[in-house]
Amino acid sequence: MWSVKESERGSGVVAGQEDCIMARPRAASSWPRVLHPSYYLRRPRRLLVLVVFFVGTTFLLWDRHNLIQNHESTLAKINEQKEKLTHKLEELAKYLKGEGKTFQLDGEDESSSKTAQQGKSEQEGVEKEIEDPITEYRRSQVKAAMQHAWSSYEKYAWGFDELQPQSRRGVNHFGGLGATIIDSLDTLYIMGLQTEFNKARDWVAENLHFNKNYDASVFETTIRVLGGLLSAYDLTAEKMFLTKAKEIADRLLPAWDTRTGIPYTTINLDSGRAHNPGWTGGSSVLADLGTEQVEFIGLSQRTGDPKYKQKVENVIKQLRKIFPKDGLLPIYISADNGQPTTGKITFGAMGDSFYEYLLKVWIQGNKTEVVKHYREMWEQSMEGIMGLVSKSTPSGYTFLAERSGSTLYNKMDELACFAPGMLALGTEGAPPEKAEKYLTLAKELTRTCYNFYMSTPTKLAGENYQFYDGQDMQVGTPWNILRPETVESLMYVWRKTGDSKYRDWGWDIFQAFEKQSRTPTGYVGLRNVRTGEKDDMMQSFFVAETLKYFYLLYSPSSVIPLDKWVFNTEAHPLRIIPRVDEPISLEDTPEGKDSSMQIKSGSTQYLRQRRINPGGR
Ligand code: DMJ
Repeated sequence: MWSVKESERGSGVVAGQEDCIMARPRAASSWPRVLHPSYYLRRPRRLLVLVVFFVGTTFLLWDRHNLIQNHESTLAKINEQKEKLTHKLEELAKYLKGEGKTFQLDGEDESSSKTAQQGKSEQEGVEKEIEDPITEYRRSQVKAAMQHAWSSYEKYAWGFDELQPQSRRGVNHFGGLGATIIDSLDTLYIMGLQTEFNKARDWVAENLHFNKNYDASVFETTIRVLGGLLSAYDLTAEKMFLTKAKEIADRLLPAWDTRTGIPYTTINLDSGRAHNPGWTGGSSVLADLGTEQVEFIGLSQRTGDPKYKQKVENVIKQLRKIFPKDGLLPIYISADNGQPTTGKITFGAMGDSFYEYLLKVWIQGNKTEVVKHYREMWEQSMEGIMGLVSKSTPSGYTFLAERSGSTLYNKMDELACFAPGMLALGTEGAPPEKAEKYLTLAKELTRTCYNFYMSTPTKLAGENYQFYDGQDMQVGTPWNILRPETVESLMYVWRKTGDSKYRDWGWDIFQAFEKQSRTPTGYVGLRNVRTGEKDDMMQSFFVAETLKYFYLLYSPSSVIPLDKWVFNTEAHPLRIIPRVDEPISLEDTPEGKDSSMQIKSGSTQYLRQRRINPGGR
């Protein structure tokens, strides 16, 4: 259209007709003149005004847009908080209902309808009486979960090692030693389930026999059976438990009769013949040979017989000979010559609890001079761990990589999620800067492990995770077998920091177990945490560890206080007994030089001083 008018103008007009000509395009065009580029191009001031107008408007719109976005994200956060609070209030209401009290979510509670003074004093009274009702409610739910797990086992698998809830029958994976009963003893006792505990105790007294023609794992039998019996003895002072503990330890002892004293992994409980299986290439496993010290030292302390502790402490002596500067040992060690047979280093499967026990033997011995070298070795390993610390992208999750030789692999097992708890526990006794470093790493790893759970559709963690650039964490092996490590760490980090966020995280995980793993006949694992497909096994560590750590997460720290008790790697608490009277011998001396009399005096002192303080009952 403009071109038509221009051509008209160009066709020649006579003077005096200009006004008319000027008016023509205005009148004839349906476009206002201000939209014509020439309107601005011919007058720079107009152009300037236009530019200023555009810039100003764009800025204003951008600013408004940002404001709206900020407003929306604040609203989303408030809504999220509101959801959480509503959820907590619902839990509180449920709890109070169970207690025969009422609580209205959308109005004032009953006490406020009375006179102001009456209302105030009653309110204070109720608060005092309830004392964090949410925590109490959560604890009661965990206890109910234990009752369900236990009664299912009792009904379908009594006397067997473990329950297969879907098949409704028992199976023996530990030689038929009633692993679930032994693993449950202290959990039942701590939770105050006395009737159930009594039945378990009677079974141990009458039916637990070890003369089985069965190739048992020395490690599994030590941490579950020996550890469970010692813990039951410490909690109840019933001699029968100690007698049984001694019986099984005596059957395991021949496993240490090797050239170096480093134990074989497997032993026949009946014949005492020990060997290493083919899948280790004939070597012993670090997490096995280095995770028997707490139980065997504990047994020597309680019986006064040094032979148990001598076997396991000699192993540490052997490991000191090959202990590298960074304190990280490969997962396979030859029992013949004491040398590593692989370069693989991990805080996950087959490495994990060796590091845990370096710290725990030091705590178990009450941090005295006799056990100082354990602490030193642990500190050395914690220097080494820093070399495995890596960060995911884009979200910066801290994780512990694995190493083979000098190559790092960006993979972490859920099993390695015990490490944050260990680091939190190890802050005691460390100089301030180190303690801070340990705690910072502990908190960061706890966040990662929590996200192992929260990042899957079922909210249960896979067995391990791969970390790829730009993708944070991806489930590797997809099963979940009710493992405890993350809950264990939540308990330690909660006790160390007092930050209630860890209790809330634990609750998210507990609810996921309730939703995904609870069946009418017990708790099962998942074959795949992405799909929720169930397996058919209630692992005995679910009752020994997972549920116990949940229970302690929602209990006051005075229940099994950490300055009086030390948990073995299967979560069986053993009483801390100072090792002050024993001679220090780190050199290669023939066994038997340590004085049993000296141990006996420590042991007798312990028996005299013993105070049981399980609490929570
Ligand atoms: C338990 O038997 C122990 O915690 C052990 O140290 C590692 N594996 C299981 C639990 O996952």
